[in-house]
Amino acid sequence: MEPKKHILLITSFEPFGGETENASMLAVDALPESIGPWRLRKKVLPVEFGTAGAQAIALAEEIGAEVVICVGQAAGREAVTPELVALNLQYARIPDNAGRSPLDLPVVPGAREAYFSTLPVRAMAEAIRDAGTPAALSATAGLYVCNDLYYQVLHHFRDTDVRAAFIHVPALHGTPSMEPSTAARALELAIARIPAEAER
Ligand code: PCA
Repeated sequence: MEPKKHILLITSFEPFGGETENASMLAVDALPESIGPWRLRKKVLPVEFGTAGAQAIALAEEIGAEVVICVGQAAGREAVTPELVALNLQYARIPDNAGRSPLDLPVVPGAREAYFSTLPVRAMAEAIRDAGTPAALSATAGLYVCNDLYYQVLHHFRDTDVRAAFIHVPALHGTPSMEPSTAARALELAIARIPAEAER
């Protein structure tokens, strides 16, 4: 008998900021349909405050995801960076794809300032680095749509068994940059590091 598969939602982002591609989309596209005990369900999200998180949460609930991995592009970073923290703050350097630029607004008014990832993000970074790809634990996902999505997901699934992490991947072109196949391999190693049962 085949062992039971567990559902993992993995999201990426559309292009933004005038670019025509997003490294996160290409990396997630290149992932296999399943990794270890995890059956992957992929979803591309709009780069829009509020909307990205709402779509990810709705789909995670609909498909019964046990794990949500959100992936975004971080221009200027040379390593794959699992994110430790999501902050309850929005600050848009550039308008999002809906033309909105929140400046110093909370993601969820009245909710706590921050959440930590509920997945072993440090071990994920180490697993990627041990395989020879630049990776490091990051203590800030920024204050743009990636952080907004991450905060919403961690806030929504607080006190549940649904675990979540955000992983930034480097840009596709320029310096520094990373090949989509390398970023995909890094994501695969990170996912392989997730235990099938929540450690609580
Ligand atoms: N990176 C942006 C939003 C979408 C993306 O891929 C960020 O880091 O917030």
